[in-house]
Amino acid sequence: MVLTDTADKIKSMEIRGAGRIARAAAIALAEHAESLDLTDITIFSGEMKRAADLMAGTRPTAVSLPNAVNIVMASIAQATTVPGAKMAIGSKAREFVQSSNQAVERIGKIGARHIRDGDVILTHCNSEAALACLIEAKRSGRDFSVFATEVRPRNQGLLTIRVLNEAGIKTRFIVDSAVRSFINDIDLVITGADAVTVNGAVVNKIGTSQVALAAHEARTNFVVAAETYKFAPRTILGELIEIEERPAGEVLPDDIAKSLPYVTVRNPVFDVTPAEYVDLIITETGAIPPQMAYIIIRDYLGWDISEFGKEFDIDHHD
Ligand code: RI2
Repeated sequence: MVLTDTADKIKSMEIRGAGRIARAAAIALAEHAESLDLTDITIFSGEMKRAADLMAGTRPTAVSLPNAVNIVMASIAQATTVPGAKMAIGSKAREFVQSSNQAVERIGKIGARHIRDGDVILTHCNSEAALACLIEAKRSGRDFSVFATEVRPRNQGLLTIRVLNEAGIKTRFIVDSAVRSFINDIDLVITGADAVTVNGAVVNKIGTSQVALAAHEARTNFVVAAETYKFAPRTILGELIEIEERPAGEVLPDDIAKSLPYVTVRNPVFDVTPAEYVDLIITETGAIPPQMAYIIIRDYLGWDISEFGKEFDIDHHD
């Protein structure tokens, strides 16, 4: 079954990356809707709500996931028939995937303009959006090189160096803890994001905030490549982004852990980089300072401070 299959693949990180999981969830919901042999719109909507909750609950941190699920699910709110709902959800999911791919491409074009000949760029983890900037810069003839981190414990850096190698970009592969040793050789840091909060803080792969701290100390520009659907609307309501903590076995093999009864492992897989360490967020609508996060949430995701009123039952008087 597509729905549970996709959910399992997202949980196990066979499908990973904030943009990829969002697109996979959108498609899985559309295929699930198509597969339902139901005629009653209320029962159909209830089943789709269950499916949406399942998809949104697979991983807690990347906001692209619930944003994609909400965008797709909003398409059936007004549907009065099952065929109508199936059509609406299918076209919304395809539209989301297409606009997501276009967003990454556009970010690449904007981000590439920040890369100059001779630059040394550092990237952390494996971000399609960040890589799009590097690949586009290479495609447009820019001569630069990259430092890529290993990204313990899941080693997403291996994915990154393969992509960079394929693009013919000269790359040095380093362990995560070597970042500060090389930071003075770096002209620009580019990472992706799993979520951007209303105050411009960036939630990304564990280690990103240490990279940002080192960059800040060295006065090295730190740029984040993030599509608008990675901005977190509910942070307006004071909701915090949950940081996923994955199994201990990803860090320390179970047999070793068993032999060390006084040792426990902590494995948070994301961290928060405060806005003051972020110079620019490159979105598909343009490069913005992190302090403009609210504008993105309001103008591109359709969320306003007035959502407060709805959620907390406060009357707004003009
Ligand atoms: P794109 C990834 O999370 C990384 O934290 C990466 O920076 C971020 O998603 C954004 O990726 P994980 O799924 O959407 O590896 O830019 O835990 O590809």
